Amino acid sequence: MSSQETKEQATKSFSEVFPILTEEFLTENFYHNVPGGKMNRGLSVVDTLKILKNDQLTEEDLFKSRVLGWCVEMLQAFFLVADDIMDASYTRRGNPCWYKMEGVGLIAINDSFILESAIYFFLKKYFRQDPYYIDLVELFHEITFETELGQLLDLTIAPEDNIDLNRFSIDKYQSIVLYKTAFYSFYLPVALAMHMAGIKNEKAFKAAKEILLPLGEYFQIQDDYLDCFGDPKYTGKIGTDIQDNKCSWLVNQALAKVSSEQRKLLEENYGKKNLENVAIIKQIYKDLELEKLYKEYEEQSFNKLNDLISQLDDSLINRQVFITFMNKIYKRTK
Ligand code: GPP
Ligand code: MG
Ligand code: MG
Ligand code: MG
Repeated sequence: MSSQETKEQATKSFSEVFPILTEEFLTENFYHNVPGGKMNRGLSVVDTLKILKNDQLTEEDLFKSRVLGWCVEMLQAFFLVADDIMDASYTRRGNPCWYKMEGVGLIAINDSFILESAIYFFLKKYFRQDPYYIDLVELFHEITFETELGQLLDLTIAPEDNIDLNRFSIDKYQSIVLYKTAFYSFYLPVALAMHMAGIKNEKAFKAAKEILLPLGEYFQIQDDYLDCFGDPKYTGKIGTDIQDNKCSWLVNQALAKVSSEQRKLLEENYGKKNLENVAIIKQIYKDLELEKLYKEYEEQSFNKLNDLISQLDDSLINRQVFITFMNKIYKRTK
């Protein structure tokens, strides 16, 4: 049976599974926070399984890969609801952040826990009988732990009350983004589909990681760039990295290029809530032509990732998996 679909059809079929899940999870929290994103992570589970099974999927395979995709979207919702509180953000997906909504406030903390629990509720409901059930559960647990460690690094390197730009470095940046973003956003969706496809060879999982983790780093660098230079109309969120004293890609690039006067200005204005301070930082970024530097990075990174993909041992895993994922995010504006 062929499971070839256009991108639009795949998105539509994926979205149609969500109401089936909400029938059992009737909370405002669930349908406000789980859908409404780009759904790249969720759709990647389905796309990967199609590639791994050469488009020979049963209706059941398709349905279950969509459920797993939604579990990844639940994990993402769990993280974002909590992350927005920690980052003191204002908007998400074009709406106020969940904790900013009337009547929610810090109940959002408990809501984020409920979103996490929903993952295991649905895994049990739909996969309990499958030989790979425990692999799915363990994978979600491991990836959650890794992401929480990444979030901890992201937060502790950027304390609100102690601004010290000497703490930042590209090495630390790479560790933060590997843990806080790359595992859950890139490795997880592909590894889930690999379990569904019955892949057992550890080497195949390792090979997938070797491409997906650098792809995740590239994705978070885009996120950091868009935090400052993106259009909230497209990104759906107002950036807060400068006022939050974040160890972002931009500030690390700036630190490598500044004159001593600019460094002084950076020190005086980074990590402050006041919009005048933020404007001074953005002006330094402009003067240092960080937008141009980013475009060059994007180009280089695309070439490097393509090299990695072409060097892959195709007998372990079909390289089309990675090409498809890459094409979803290259030169994104949202
Ligand atoms: C993205 O960071 C990382 C996450 C959303 C992981 C959060 C992890 C937790 C354990 C809560 P970000 O703050 O740059 O994302 P955004 O720009 O979307 O706020
Ligand atoms: Mg954050
Ligand atoms: Mg955030
Ligand atoms: Mg961000």
